[in-house]
Amino acid sequence: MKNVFITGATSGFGEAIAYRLAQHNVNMIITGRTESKLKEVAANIEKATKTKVLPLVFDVQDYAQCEEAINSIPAEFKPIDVLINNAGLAVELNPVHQGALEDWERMINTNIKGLLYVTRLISPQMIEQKHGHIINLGSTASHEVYYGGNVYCATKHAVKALTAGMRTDFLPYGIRVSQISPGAAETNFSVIRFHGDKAKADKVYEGYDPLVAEDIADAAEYILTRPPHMCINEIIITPTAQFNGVIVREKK
Ligand code: NDP
Ligand code: 8X3
Repeated sequence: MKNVFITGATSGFGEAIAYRLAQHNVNMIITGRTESKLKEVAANIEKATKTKVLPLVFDVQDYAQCEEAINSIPAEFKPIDVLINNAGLAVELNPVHQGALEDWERMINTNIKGLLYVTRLISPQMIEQKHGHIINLGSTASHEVYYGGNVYCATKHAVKALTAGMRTDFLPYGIRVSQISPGAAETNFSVIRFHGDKAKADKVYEGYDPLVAEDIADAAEYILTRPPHMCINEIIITPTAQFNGVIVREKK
């Protein structure tokens, strides 16, 4: 692990993974749309570790922005050998007949197309060097659906298919492709889902202990520190109180 690229590092899992992988003295590119937060994370990492950080501000939904940002990466941060496709979101929790087209488009454009755009731009470097590791952020929603989760769950089912598709395509080049699939984790995820309604977001995690971002950083670090002959295909992690994507133990 030398040159790491993490999408969505201004918050939640991406931020925690950035802090964790910085302990490995790598060169790191962190991305997101919130420039102030991205710069803050970069400064904190550079102050505390030997890791060099390049913050890149762009929207993964926009291929031209992805291309411009990725083409601007200086030589010292290349070739990228670790890509964490983490940027993603859920918007609302409505049954299909009440869903808003713009919410569906944001989820599809970010969680599926954004992941594909970034991978399309970075994977050729890995192919060329016949070395690399990609981790995609799936979800328990890659395996199940829940009421009102329709389109979000569909995007995460797509991530699962893309993880397997990439592993197949990149097999001849020795590139590892893994997926982390968490259940309920308390990050900004539900605040974003409910358009900033913190009280509504808090209710999702009430009465049980949800996962925290560092749990996902643990998994990413584990996956990336396995010996070269080993590829962790997927790690599914739920809170102990959650049976699967749908059933959470009766609240305390
Ligand atoms: P957060 O909301 O805390 O973080 C999401 C990150 O994604 C932010 O850094 C945000 O940056 C970035 N992001 C969102 N949209 C875009 C965009 N269009 N372009 C660039 N960056 C973007 O959520 P989590 O950390 O919880 O989520 C991370 C991933 O994990 C997502 O893919 C999510 O679906 C998945 N996941 C989350 C679970 C949970 O319960 N929390 C469980 C299972 C999976 P910015 O806004 O600055 O652009
Ligand atoms: C996020 C998991 O079930 O809270 O991917 O939507 S869930």
